[in-house]
Amino acid sequence: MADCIFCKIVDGSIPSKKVYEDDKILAFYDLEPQAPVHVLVVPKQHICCANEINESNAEIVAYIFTKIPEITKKLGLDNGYRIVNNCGEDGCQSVKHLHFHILGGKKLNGAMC
Ligand code: DGP
Repeated sequence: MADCIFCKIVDGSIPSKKVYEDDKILAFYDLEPQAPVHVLVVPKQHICCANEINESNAEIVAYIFTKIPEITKKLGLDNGYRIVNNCGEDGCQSVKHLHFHILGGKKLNGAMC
């Protein structure tokens, strides 16, 4: 998607601090961290949001979740972490490319919203 920030991060035209990359996904540090460790994991293919996950693209979501233990181990999040996905207007999704926030590095607030 030409005007998608995360597609540009994936293709390298916007720089990012990468944590993990393979042919299907990229993990990189969030520009506006909300925890001592705040990383985003995105599929390289453009999927707008959680609402656009379907039978033909769900495999990439499962793949991301199989890689999260490896990514969080690399980040030193041995004591736990939180995975957040914001979807749509009410979910306050600001970048319309599916992404999972990994937050950790301290005992997080228990509030969900
Ligand atoms: P969300 O609100 O769930 O759509 O989160 C989008 C996140 O993306 C937000 O925490 C800030 C981050 N972000 C936005 N633009 C950039 C960027 O150009 N680089 C990086 N590393 N993160 C960005």
